[in-house]
Amino acid sequence: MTDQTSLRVDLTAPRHTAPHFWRSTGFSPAELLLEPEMRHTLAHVGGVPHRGVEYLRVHYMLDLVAAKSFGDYDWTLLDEALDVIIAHRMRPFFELMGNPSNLFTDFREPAQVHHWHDLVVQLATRYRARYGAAEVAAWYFETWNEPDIWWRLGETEGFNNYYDACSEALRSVDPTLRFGGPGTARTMAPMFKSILAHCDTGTNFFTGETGVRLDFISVHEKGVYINMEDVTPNTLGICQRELTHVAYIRAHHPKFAALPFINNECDPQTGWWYHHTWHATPYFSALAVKVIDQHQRLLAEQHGVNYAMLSNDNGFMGRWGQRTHLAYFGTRQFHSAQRDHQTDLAALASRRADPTPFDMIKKPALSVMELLSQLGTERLAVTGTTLTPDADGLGLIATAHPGTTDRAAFLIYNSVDRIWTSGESSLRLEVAGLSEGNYMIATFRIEEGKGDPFQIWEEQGVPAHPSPMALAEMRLAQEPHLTTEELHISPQNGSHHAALPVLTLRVKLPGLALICIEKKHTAALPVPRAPRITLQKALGERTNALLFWDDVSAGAMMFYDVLWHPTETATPEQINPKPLLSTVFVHNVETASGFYSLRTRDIFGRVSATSAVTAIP
Ligand code: 8U8
Repeated sequence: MTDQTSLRVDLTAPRHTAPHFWRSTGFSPAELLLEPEMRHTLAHVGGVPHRGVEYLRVHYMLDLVAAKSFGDYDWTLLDEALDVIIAHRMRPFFELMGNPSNLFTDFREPAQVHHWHDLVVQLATRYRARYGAAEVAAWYFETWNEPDIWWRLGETEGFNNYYDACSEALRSVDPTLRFGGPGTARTMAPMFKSILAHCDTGTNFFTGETGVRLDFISVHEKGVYINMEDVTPNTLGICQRELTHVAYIRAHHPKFAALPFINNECDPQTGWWYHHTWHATPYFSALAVKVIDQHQRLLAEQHGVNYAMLSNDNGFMGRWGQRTHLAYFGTRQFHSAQRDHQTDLAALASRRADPTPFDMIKKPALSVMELLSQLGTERLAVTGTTLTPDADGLGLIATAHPGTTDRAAFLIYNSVDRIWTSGESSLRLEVAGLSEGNYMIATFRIEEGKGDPFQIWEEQGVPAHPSPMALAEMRLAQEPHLTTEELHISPQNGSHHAALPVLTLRVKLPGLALICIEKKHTAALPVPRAPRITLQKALGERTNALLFWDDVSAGAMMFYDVLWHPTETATPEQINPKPLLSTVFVHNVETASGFYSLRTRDIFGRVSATSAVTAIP
């Protein structure tokens, strides 16, 4: 079927709202938030435009709170960790997990339940004051991670008491704060059932009422069990096991049936720390898109699930084959936090006193999030050849932007679960209903050899400590491969009788292509604000100037350019070799000097005025 695939969309046909439910990631442990490697990472992850990765779910956050005794807490490190998240335009998906100075031992003891309630009251009060009520109301609060594996503080009874303490404490500070869980690891774990029963018909420890609020339900389902080998994930199995939970909720707890449903560790394979080289390649990005599309089709559309969030736990720190957004180069080994993690604040302090040089390269796992952020929030119906992505891999997410027929964005993916299968498909896509005018079609690709820095690293001879030149080559390849083409829509194109624009393309397996159709406009481009600059020690006794700036790219698609000025008044030089979708840039230099400014650029090549300049700190 691949050769005859012929599809049609119509921007004037009815659309349905399709929120970007994939805007989340996570990692462990929390103390990484205080280290330069995670700042570098979050600049890239939070830098995805349109808050493309909005939520960050981190284990052991409350280990960052030091306690002298119950009630007497030092919040300094947690403040700093949250500041790093917020400064990079992200929000915590706040697991109330961790144990301040290991004070808590058993939540079957009523006194400890009250102390936990007090801790959460202090926490919510503090962060409302620090970040504002509206900001904290946009967060999610969640239970301990995977309590069916990691809960040690008093069995099911203790967990129910802990749940009530979290819930009632948050409610007493602000009744609009969202709280849910249980983020269980195992399908239909006993703790999943027990907490739902408790929230439905149990006795609330604090109020004595029947039931406790539950604002969303989260589970973890991954594609395949932990293994050192590259075993094939089963992506439909993820959806099926989620649906098992959904069916159980509908049958046994109908009052929770419409709650937002979340898989916040929707990974192809358990075990982030094992090296599976496919984590570094286009295979992973295409698989991520397929899994997102499966959730939209099967859970949201077919089964009417209020599908609120799908998160890949990609935020870890590690190397090419590990489950991370960026590939780390340097001498550190990141192997903590996969099991029962013990936070060591003293070791953290000594690492912070003497940071280790490093460099990082963005993987397709992250650049695909930039492409997903360009999709519209309305889905278009697709007619023509029936696509069967779950059988042969070829799928299409066709979107438009609310209230306009001037733009559209199509994400075509080619992904089969089987890791070693390769191939290519071709398709034609007829686009009806664009308003008349001049357009640009921008096609971004991630496939073997395109947007594929791992392949460059292989060609370089797999350097463990890449030279500045090698890093620059990889950074060039870390951006999706972009081509552009003009398109004119005359008035009669819009009618049903005239020839319509037809896009024809080939998509490699595994691979993906984002096609954005953007109408030319003459409105002034927004001028970015000056970047914030952090200097970090890089490999080879060099320095990385890490630049991060506010996202001004609402409305039409746009890119950012970074300009470097040797002196404040000298003519600046553009230093990004490719247009940037995200609000981050790493300037790798021998010695940091000079000034930086920014500008935006549209797909037609128009540029904005430049921002004010910022000096090296
Ligand atoms: C089943 C299992 C075995 C094991 O040795 O470690 C696990 C760790 C297992 C299940 C879950 C688990 O932790 C979650 O999954 C991790 C992963 O690497 O897949 C991480 O992504 C999560 O942070 C963690 O919650």
